[in-house]
Amino acid sequence: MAKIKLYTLALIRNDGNILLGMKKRGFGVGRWNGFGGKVHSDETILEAAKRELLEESGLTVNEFQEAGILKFEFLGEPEIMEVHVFTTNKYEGTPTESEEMQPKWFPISEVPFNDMWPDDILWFPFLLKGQKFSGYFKFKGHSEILDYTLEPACSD
Ligand code: 6U4
Ligand code: NA
Ligand code: NA
Repeated sequence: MAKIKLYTLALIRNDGNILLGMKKRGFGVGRWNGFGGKVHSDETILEAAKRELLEESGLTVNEFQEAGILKFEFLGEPEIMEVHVFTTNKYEGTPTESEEMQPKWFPISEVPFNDMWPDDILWFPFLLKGQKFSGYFKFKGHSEILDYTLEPACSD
């Protein structure tokens, strides 16, 4: 049985824009991404999503919508990443650069998919229309998707 590690990912929206961060270090460095990270053992997934967003962008969110769940397998690696994706258009604060992320607003029509994880272009349409989703992606390295499934998930 593969070991599952929990992560969060937050996509903040404002009118026709979406906030992304250029990852300055670690996993996914050099790519635009949502804000998030590892869920600690002493917190819920939702608490982790809020903490990571604040740490990485300076924004505070009280209410998040659950947008979807993405599972990632990397060929040759035993751990499965399970990423819980959240979104909201209600936040407090001004995006501020952190050690990990350089934040920038992008118009929805100009999301820089070529400089993002290659799965993002597949599930962003669900996120943008408010359809919950569930996905599984098998990667070779960090740039090649070997197999995937992606489907709408029931909203409850
Ligand atoms: P450290 O450096 O230990 O503070 P931490 O912020 O806890 O790290 P990090 O940044 O390594 O964790 O977490 C990975 C982040 O990348 C999470 O927000 C999930 C996100 N992520 C991982 N794979 C992704 C993918 N294929 N597509 C995507 N986001 C992904 O859009
Ligand atoms: Na992170
Ligand atoms: Na982090």
